Amino acid sequence: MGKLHNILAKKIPDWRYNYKKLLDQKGNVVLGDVTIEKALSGMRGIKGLACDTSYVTADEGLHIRGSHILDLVHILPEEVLHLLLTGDIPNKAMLADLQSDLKSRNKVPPYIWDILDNMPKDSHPMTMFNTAILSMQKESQFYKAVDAGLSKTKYWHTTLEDSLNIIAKLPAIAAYIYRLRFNKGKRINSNKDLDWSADFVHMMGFDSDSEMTKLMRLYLMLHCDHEAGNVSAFSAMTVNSALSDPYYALSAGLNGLAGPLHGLANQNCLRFVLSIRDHFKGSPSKADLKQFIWDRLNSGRVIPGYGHAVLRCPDPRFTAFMNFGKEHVTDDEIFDIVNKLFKVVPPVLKEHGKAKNPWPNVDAASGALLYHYGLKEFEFYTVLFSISRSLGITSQMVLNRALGMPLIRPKSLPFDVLNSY
Ligand code: HAX
Repeated sequence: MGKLHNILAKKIPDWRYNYKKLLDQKGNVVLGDVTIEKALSGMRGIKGLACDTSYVTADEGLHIRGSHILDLVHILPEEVLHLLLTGDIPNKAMLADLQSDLKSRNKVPPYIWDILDNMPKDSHPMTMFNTAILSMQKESQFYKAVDAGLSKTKYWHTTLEDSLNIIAKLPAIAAYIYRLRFNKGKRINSNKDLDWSADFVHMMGFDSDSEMTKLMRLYLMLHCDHEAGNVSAFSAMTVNSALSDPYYALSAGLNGLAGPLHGLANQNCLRFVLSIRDHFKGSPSKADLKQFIWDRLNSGRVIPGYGHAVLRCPDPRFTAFMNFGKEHVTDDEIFDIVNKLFKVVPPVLKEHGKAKNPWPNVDAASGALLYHYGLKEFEFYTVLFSISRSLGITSQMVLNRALGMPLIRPKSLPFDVLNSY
């Protein structure tokens, strides 16, 4: 077991004490009303979950363990994993320990390559990715521990073991899916001298000593977590709460990420930007773009990459990608269209009057940057999102196990009962 285990073992007794104290002393405090409108609108705004890894405010967006995401753009995904789990950015020695721990766990069971090789050639990369995660379920140490009747207080140990085992393997699995699905040639082995993101870039077949690696480190850090109530985290936490192991729970959550209103929006967003380029044979004028947006809205379609269920401001993760693009990308018509959309879409959505949030979300800019560096197969983009989001989802699972959080089971009512209120 690595040092991360020891760090958590020291912190968890205090967290458990605080959890119990909160429940004992403030268990009856009312957090808000549940109206029929809320029950009929996807439980929007109902405060019914606890999550310490991250917090999203409507006017500033994502905070990881209290730090605003724009103050974390310099850290590695491995560092954000440490932060999510423990509340602290690791020092150099801790980071090196975590990185070498992940390296020691990164060998993918050979049967996974066989399973992927035998899937239909036109399978969606997300289906392949989630199938690979679920197929490794037989490796679960948590499953074996529960089956053996281990004490509940120890559940978090094997949840962490499973989580680290999964996280360590995701880059190799995703990279192979990329190469297999898009005819890029043979599987490339991991390079033990590279960090988690650089090794991923290397295994995909890109030069790991390039700006693509810088972008990938940022990408895999920025998408790591977004509270517990979004579709993927909530689905994963619900499955996790049934004492299903991390393989079951993570793949359940990532199936939700594959929805076009959630993680799949990043592939749709780039497709949308490319359709603008193709329609206008280049980057259009703002006036033409404005008309294009209105035509799309009037035909009843959403503008991908804009709007959000919780945010009411430009997503800071979008801002981080735009800052990266401004620093590194010049003369790129796709990035230019993304820039113009940012100027044109919010006022149009405001005038249109439906979307509660007219601002860009995380998916509005990332695809243009990946495309710029040659990762043009946009059906693969949600897999990238999934690798990163696995950091947050698994961290939440470990913490929920550490606190002994109970089964998630909200109450539903039939429509005639709702009508009788
Ligand atoms: N374009 C056009 N209409 C939009 C819109 C957009 N970008 N965003 C919201 N609306 C519409 C909704 O469709 C809804 O219309 P109806 O009343 O006719 O159903 C109305 O505005 C109110 O919706 P809302 O309350 O503002 O938004 P929701 O919380 O229901 O949904 C979504 C949030 C992100 C799903 C929504 O804004 C959307 O569909 N955006 C485009 C797809 C997208 O970018 N998704 C990625 C979100 C980020 C993410 O989770 N990534 O993983």
